Amino acid sequence: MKKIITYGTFDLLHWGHIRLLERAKSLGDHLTVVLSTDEFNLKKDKVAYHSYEMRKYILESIKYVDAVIPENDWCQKERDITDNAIDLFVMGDDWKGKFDYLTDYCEVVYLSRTKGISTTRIKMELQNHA
Ligand code: C2G
Repeated sequence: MKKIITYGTFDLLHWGHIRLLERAKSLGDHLTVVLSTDEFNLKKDKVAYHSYEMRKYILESIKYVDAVIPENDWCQKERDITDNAIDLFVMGDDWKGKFDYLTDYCEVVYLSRTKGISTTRIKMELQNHA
């Protein structure tokens, strides 16, 4: 069984997130999403609209997702990969190059980021139309 892992906040879930998850899952048999906790989001200068629990609930309902575990800090990826016997690490290419060091542990693939949609854009456009 080929195991895939990916990371993110996945707030205000949109089709860019879904396309990432769909393509990541298509590369193997099992997809683990490591979901940024509310506390870790603060370290990423992000404040998610939905809580960790609700973002986890939403992700677990997606057919491409097999497991959701918490992301608490930047330096847990190596441990996540070894603890979960991961074969492939996948991220959007806005992160291209940032996680190449993980090639010591598993394959690393960056998938093209979906243009024209982002959580930030959704928030801004809703604010402008309020
Ligand atoms: N994404 C995408 N297309 C978009 C928006 C997001 O492909 N239009 C991808 C991102 O590249 C990322 C994933 O969806 O791979 C999740 O995006 P975010 O929730 O914004 O995650 P991020 O804050 O980048 O967290 O340790 C890594 C971090 O936790 C990554």
